[in-house]
Amino acid sequence: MFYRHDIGKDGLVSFQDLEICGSRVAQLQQRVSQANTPEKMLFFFKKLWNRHYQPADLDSDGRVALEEYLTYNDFFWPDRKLELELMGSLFDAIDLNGDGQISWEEYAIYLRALEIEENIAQHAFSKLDLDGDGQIARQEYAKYLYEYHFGNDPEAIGNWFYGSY
Ligand SMILES: [Ca+2]
Ligand SMILES: [Ca+2]
Ligand SMILES: [Ca+2]
Repeated sequence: MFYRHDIGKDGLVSFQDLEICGSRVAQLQQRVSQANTPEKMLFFFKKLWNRHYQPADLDSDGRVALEEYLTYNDFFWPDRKLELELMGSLFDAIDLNGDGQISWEEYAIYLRALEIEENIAQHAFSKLDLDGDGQIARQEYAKYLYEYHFGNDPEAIGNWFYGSY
């Protein structure tokens, strides 16, 4: 995740990097669907910074180095309720037509904007779509959250949500 958010590829993630990620996704979404409001995606990335990056900025220079990120995450035990709320806002931001399901098209837009290769995205999607009906339902997503954020298995299916590590 860190590498995908490091826009300048300088080994540092700043709030601006996350803003750029958010607006890239929102722009791509808007090109495809007018139903979406870009604020949702920007809102998610803002919250992501506040919860996962800003607290990791140990020397308070406004940028998070990989080392800071890893150090922080070694000791960080996520608050389940806050995480669910954060990830719920990502689900809503990806679900363009608001039907409570993430379709392949909706998912692909999100990962394409983060420059994740299509074949990796496809593999990830098929892992997340537990019942194979071509949609990631809220319940499937909840299972992902449980295994990715609260489980100890590094091979957990949820690692696929981001398409890579
Ligand atoms: Ca720093
Ligand atoms: Ca949908
Ligand atoms: Ca499904």
